[in-house]
Amino acid sequence: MKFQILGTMQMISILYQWTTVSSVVYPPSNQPYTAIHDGNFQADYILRVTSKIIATDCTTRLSTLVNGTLPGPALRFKEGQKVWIRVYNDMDEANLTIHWHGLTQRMAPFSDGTPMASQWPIPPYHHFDYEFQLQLGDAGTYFYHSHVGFQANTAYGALIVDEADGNPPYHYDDERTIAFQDVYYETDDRIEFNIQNPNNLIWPGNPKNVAVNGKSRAMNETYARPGPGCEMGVIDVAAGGVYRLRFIGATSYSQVFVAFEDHLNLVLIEVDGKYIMPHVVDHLEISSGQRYSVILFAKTQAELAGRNRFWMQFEIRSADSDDVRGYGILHYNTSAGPVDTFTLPAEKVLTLPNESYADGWLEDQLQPLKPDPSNPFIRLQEVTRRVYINVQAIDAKTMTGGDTEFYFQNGAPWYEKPEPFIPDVPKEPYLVSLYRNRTNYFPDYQRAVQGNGLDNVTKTFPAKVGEVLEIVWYLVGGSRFGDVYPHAWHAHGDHYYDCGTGLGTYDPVVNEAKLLARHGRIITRDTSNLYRPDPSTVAPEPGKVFTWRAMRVRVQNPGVWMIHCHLLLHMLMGMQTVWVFGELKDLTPLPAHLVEGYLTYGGSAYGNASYAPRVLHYWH
Ligand SMILES: [Cu+2]
Repeated sequence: MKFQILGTMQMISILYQWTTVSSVVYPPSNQPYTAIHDGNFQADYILRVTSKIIATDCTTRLSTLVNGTLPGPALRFKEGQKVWIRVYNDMDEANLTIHWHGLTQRMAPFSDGTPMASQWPIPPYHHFDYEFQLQLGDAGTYFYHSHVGFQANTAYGALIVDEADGNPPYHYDDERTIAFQDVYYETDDRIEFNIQNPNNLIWPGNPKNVAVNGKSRAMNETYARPGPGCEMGVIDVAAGGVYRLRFIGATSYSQVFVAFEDHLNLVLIEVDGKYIMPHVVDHLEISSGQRYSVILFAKTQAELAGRNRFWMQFEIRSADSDDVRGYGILHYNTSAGPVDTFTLPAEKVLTLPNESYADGWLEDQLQPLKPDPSNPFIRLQEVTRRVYINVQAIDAKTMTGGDTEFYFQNGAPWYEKPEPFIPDVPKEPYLVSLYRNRTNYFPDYQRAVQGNGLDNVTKTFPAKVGEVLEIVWYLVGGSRFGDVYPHAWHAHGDHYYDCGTGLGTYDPVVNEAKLLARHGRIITRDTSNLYRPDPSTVAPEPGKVFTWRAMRVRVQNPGVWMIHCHLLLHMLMGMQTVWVFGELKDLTPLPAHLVEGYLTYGGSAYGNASYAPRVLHYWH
């Protein structure tokens, strides 16, 4: 693929207005109170989650769906808006939560949607009202998904936040959302069972295919009938238009590489809900949980010369070697007639790059559009505590007696489900324990500082408000085979300064010089890749540190926040950490009578067919 730099004038024309980004701390409007949400209650959105058979990739599968569709409905909000979203769990047996991926739930203590961390999951046939307030600087691309088991594979949808004044900093005529999702044919239950089977881990491996906005046509599919559930995704554009394409990595396991035929000048403008300086790319590399916006300049009528269809080619890069490739269609809404969404290209259209290893993709190249004056770049000397976290696959035979592995972070895995073979996993959500004054679940700060950040009794990583953390993730060779795989880390609770990645061990001084050479123009984001080195250049070795990834954050939002690998397969193997920001008084600011209904599974904050919930109003 050839790379052509846009003309300066074209670049300037899209950069027509600078924004002033500043975080504002919003206090609650009134004294918080509780109210019964009966028939008069009006939510901004209602999401109903079911388990039902749906066809994707010409194959039917029992899937967890939001409002019966794949993906679920797109939610749209404005900065500053106060939000109620009612979520119904209409499933017979499974629990449910919804996480608002990328949004910082400042002071919305029970709304982060993490089971056994910030809330009890919603029991079958119950509903739960999520409340939060969007803030200035939140405009961008997000998504929502279940945070229970493997449900997020299909239970997800786009969440878009618009500018309070309706003026994004880049000009475009219209926008399209392109969400990638992995297509597995096994059910959520089967995948969870296989991967958590204590006797014999059965690795599900790569997905069968990748879907574009829920639509997919497998490359090797011989099924001959076009129709719903058996077609490629289409992105409609008009000739001459300027489009913002919002890409969402809603995959369960894959990193998706994607490019458009004959449209190789894409201008990257947003990363994980934050605007950046324009950066021209010819393809994107989207890991699970990541979002990117690009500007696509559609061809003019004359340039099209009668053509109305171009391929969007995507391929996955993962440690499992099977080649998974698929297509979507960039369709020009011209007079050339309806588009064939069924016939795949006879030959590969584009040659996409190989997997990115520890030197990454766009590493050290992206700059914020406007640094945030309320949270400027964190210099090395401001860091008050550095936490190294060893991420390692551990032979779990001694724990389960079977042939299986867990992922450990500094010596412990974390699971949302209490399992008999893992001692000391939470029996109730941490935030609930704190409110219930169950002292055996209080994170012990001293224990954590002595234990490389981990309080090994409560399985949490506590931090105090005012601390400035540098978290360095080390990719360590697995205990059995010495092997390492790439991971897509996602942080709840805040956007972190992305301080880079590299081979071997982390050298803070050397890295700081590299960061300062960028004049402090470092981006914040809520995802980052812990890459592996090119396996053809290094031999596997148990316990060896292969690569690092560093991030910095000012601890300012009290709460129970997860930082976890967003690859659902790895999450299910324990690759999750729970951070408790703040001390008990910061974490439990509300009096007992306001939170009572949240403290038991199926408590009075959780409604059902015969019972209206009593709900905490924090912002409203
Ligand atoms: Cu991972």
